[in-house]
Amino acid sequence: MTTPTAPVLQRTAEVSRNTAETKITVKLNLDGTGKSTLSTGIGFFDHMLDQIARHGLIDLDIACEGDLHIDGHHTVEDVGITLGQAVHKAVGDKKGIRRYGHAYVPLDEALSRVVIDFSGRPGLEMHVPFTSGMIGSFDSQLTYEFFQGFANHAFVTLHIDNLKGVNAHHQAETVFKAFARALRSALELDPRSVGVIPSTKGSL
Ligand SMILES: [Mn+2]
Repeated sequence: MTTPTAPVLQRTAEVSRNTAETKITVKLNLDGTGKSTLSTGIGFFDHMLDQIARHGLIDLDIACEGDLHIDGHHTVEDVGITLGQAVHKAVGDKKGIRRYGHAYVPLDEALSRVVIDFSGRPGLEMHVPFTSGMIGSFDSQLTYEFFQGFANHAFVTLHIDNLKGVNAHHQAETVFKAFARALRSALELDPRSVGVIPSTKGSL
């Protein structure tokens, strides 16, 4: 006699986006284990995307060939857009998800808070006073462009606040880790709400 096992939910998506500025493929599994293959050409950005996979428990493959001979702007913004499109596709009709997620994450002196709502309405409120322009070859200003692209295409409301921080690497890392944790909570299936779309409107 075999023991029946519950079907394993696999919310997956693959999105390719090609423009004159960037060529990107994102593959993800929202119900993964956190393994990733990342190649954007910007080392620190790969390090941040790895945080999303690891702490979001999302399997994430991102390959990007961008116009880095100009700067990192198109690469970072367009990866945010494509990741947002992939999450939107993988999450489907949002039945049974918790919808809201939030997390505080510290790293030594730095502390950030991220709150996310799979509202269907794109919005970003971000307050991160970076103490340095560049973090390795990553321009810290592009953090905003990444999350703007993500929010617009995942159709989420996103509030990001760095509450404390001296080291810019720490500031960025706490933002990306808190984002990952908030994302994971919001996308988690609520056993008390199986098959229900978490909105009084009946759709999100
Ligand atoms: Mn680090």
